[in-house]
Amino acid sequence: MPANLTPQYYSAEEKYKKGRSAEEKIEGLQEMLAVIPKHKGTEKLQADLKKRLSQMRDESLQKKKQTGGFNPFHVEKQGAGQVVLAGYPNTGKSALVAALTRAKIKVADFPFTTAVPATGMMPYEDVLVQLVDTPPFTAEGLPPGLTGTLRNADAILIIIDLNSGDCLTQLETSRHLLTERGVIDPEGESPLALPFLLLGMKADLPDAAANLEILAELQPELKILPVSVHSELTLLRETIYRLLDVNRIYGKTPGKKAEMERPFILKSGSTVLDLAYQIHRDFPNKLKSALVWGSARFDGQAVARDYLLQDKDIVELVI
Ligand SMILES: Nc1nc2c(ncn2[C@@H]2O[C@H](COP(=O)(O)OP(=O)(O)OP(=O)(O)O)[C@@H](O)[C@H]2O)c(=O)[nH]1
Ligand SMILES: [Mg+2]
Repeated sequence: MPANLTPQYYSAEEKYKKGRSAEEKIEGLQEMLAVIPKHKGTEKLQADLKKRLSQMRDESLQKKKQTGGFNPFHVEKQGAGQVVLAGYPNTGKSALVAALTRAKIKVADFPFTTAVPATGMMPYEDVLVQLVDTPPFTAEGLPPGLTGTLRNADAILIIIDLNSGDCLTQLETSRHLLTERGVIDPEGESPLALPFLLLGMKADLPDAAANLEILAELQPELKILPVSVHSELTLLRETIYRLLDVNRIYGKTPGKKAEMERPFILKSGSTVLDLAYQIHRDFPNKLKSALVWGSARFDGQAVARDYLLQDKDIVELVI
């Protein structure tokens, strides 16, 4: 990581990461470039940011040109976060989305069943996480449009078939393709990269255990989670939710009970001010302080605007 990045830079980076539309992400990138300290140590990062900015502008222009055309590879975000599945043909992407959500999705024992992205909402405790099933890729490349779908996600699930003799190639090629396109960064250095998990599907089938052992020996630094759609998926739901790295915050109006049914979703590390901003763009100007139940030292404690919120806090904003 280059040295000497400033708080302004990190706050612009936050803006990029929190951006839900292409426009918001472009704004974040522009700000990152404007405030990044210009010296040798940040040259590579500056180049990466410029490249991503120009790619995002091109994509956005392309979208506008499609006169009223529907782009199936642009998936509108819903719920607590968007998690996109990616992998080789026939590895079990559609089967997993079908098992975790109520979406009616075509699953079949032949490759290239899925032609365009499809979504389903995965319940986890009191929130819904959006899962996006995608058409497969191979060493020959990605379907046109898929890179955009992946980059726009909040997190990625890389799916391999543990029962296949091809699983090492699937693992290595998937990681390589997604790294090359700037979707993930196994080195953990790029601020533009997304969090991801490696899921080894079909763990119930005969060759899966031996293949998993081989993969673990060849790639000991990688953590592959064995998964079967025929077994309990409770832990996987939680793992997917945690990957989003968000907090649930319950709003409360004075004199009333907290709204426990519909939490606000904020990136972890967010403050009272971030919550106010999410409720209404003008709110932060009016905000004086807030009362917090949960992470505060005592119930209903008055806190400052920069107070760091924690998962499941109840917050009453004082204006
Ligand atoms: N036994 C077992 N079979 C699975 C599992 N997951 C998927 N399958 C089977 O694997 C085959 C392929 O599953 P799909 O979900 O269609 O695979 P996909 O990755 O969506 O395939 P494409 O759309 O071609 O990319 C189907 O016959 C599924 O029933 C699993 O965990 N265990
Ligand atoms: Mg499929």
